[in-house]
Amino acid sequence: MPLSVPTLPEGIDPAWLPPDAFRPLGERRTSIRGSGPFVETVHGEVAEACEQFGGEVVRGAGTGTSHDLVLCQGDDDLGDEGFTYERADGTTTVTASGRRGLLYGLFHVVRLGEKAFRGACPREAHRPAVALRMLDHWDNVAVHPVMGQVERGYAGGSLFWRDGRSRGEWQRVRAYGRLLAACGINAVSVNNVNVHETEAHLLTDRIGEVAGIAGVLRPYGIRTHLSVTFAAPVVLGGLPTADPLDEAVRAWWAEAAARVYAAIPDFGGFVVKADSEGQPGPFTYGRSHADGANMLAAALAPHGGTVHWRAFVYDHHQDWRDRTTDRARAAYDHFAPLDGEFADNAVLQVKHGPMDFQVREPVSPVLGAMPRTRLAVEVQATQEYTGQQRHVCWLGPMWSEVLRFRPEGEGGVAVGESARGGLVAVSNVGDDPFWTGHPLAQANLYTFGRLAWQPVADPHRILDEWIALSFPSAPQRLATGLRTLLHGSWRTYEKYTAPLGVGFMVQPGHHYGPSVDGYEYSPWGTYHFADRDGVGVDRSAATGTGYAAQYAKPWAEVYESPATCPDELLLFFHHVPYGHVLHSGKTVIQHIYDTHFEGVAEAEEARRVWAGLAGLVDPARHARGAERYEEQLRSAREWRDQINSYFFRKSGVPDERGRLIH
Ligand code: GCW
Repeated sequence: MPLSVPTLPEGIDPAWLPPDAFRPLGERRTSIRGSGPFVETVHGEVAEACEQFGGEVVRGAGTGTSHDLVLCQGDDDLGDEGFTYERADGTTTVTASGRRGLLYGLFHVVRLGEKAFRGACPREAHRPAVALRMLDHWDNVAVHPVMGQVERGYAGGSLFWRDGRSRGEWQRVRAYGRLLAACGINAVSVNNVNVHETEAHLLTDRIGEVAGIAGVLRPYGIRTHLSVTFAAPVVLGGLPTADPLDEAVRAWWAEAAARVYAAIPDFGGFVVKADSEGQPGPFTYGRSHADGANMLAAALAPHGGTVHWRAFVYDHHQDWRDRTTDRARAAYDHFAPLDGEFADNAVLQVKHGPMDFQVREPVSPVLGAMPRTRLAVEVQATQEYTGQQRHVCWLGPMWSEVLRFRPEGEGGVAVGESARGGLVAVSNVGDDPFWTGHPLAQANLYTFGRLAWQPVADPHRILDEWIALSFPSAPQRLATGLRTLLHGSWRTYEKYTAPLGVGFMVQPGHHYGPSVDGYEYSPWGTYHFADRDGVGVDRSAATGTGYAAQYAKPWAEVYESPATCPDELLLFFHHVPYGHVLHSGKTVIQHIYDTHFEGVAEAEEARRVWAGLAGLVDPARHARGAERYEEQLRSAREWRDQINSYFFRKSGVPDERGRLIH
């Protein structure tokens, strides 16, 4: 039986799957050949499109008539998700290699639109470079007194949970799964990595609620994962210890995993934040992260599951007076010595930068230091530090830089292609009618999925795909406008916020808006050390914290000296005088002034461009964007003025161009 396409609840934005995106497919004659659940999902999609646009779909070869499109199940060696695509003699043929390939092949055809039915195309093979392409939801089941329903969520409540229970709004969850499948995401973790009391129970007595979500996401090729607390044997099982080497603890986890699989046979596995920011972990028992991860891996192994063990471990009770502790060093110091000790089904999930999802950070040195460990790279689609979905900040170019980074330099392998444990994004989605708060933040989610499929893809090409899908009948002017708004938005955000890789300077707690010294004397380890002479953190091996030496050559050398360090990372790696001359030829202080004036000018221009697109964008979407651009501009001005005034007051150096600094 074909699976029916989910009905979008009233008022919910169709994002990148508006009905019109299916017109080229829906006007054609399609034959579907094969069997299995994903074939039913595909059949449902094609049937719905044909019903809307007058085409025809048959199961099997049919009789007599030729087909414009043949979607069939084959047996190539392109893995479970691969497919081939070709067009000859007026017929487009997609042949799936494994079970899920047809789903991705179908969405490939949808993306191509009319092009899928024109001319000829020799056989192309498509398969994802990365097997696991995952979204981690930081959704709480019960509303947390400080963090709310969704930790760092800027798009309303959770799609899955509300006020302590599963929402059970399955049409919406199905529509979500469908959107994810259309951009290539195949795994979702359904709860926050900070596992509070209510959420802990999802693992045991409340697994049925997780199974409900898993059942709805399954037809879209998405496996469900769960964040669990390391202390579960104590808090749920009543054991006196959670020591990973204790036999009773190991038996408890083995049984817990078996019960999970009884409820969800294709369950993906556990996500664990251990010994990090107050979460429990193996350190309590004098055990290592490998001991902890391997215990959970052993519990999951008989069922084909994976544990995602996060590497976000650092001292969050630091003393700002102590310059020997460097938070940036922490993940490498904790984990690199454990390379080779993790089980095959344990993945170490590493944030892309050494600190915490800042607008500019170097690539984490852990990603080049653990060849014998399956690593996953974690990026943050939810815009905690990049404007909280009130500012437009398309992160495609930033993620692409990370994924293309070669830890061993030219000739080495790119981070994105060596991520054997997968690519993971913290989700930016909630129950907001536009899914992501700012309608343009949808582009981040889409781009993540497509980059996870092909990490070295050109993000600008992906953005064009997103535009074409989301606005299928867009006149050229709209497409050009959207490109203008999104292309440079990350750089614009960088310009008006913390300069030259120094990071933070945000308001403590909620992390929105400027507060230059907000974290300067805090225990969190995020300092800029500005004084009257200069600014930045000396992380060199020669005179600083030694962080630069965590990289292999050539990077260790490139970062070691201010003479070779890239401008945009200068203050991450070095403490320099305000008069230090950048490669750009400007002094640091003048760079700060110039970029802050430019950033605001660019935000003003963006607001103007968006205003000019009224009439070309659905009015509700346009109104939401317009309201957010007002806030972006207000906030950008606040950033500019606080940063410029702060550094003028510290340095006493006037702006060369005599602009107003308060
Ligand atoms: O970015 C920080 C956030 C925390 C988050 C933590 C993490 C889920 O401020 O809210 O906790 O990182 O990644 O674990």
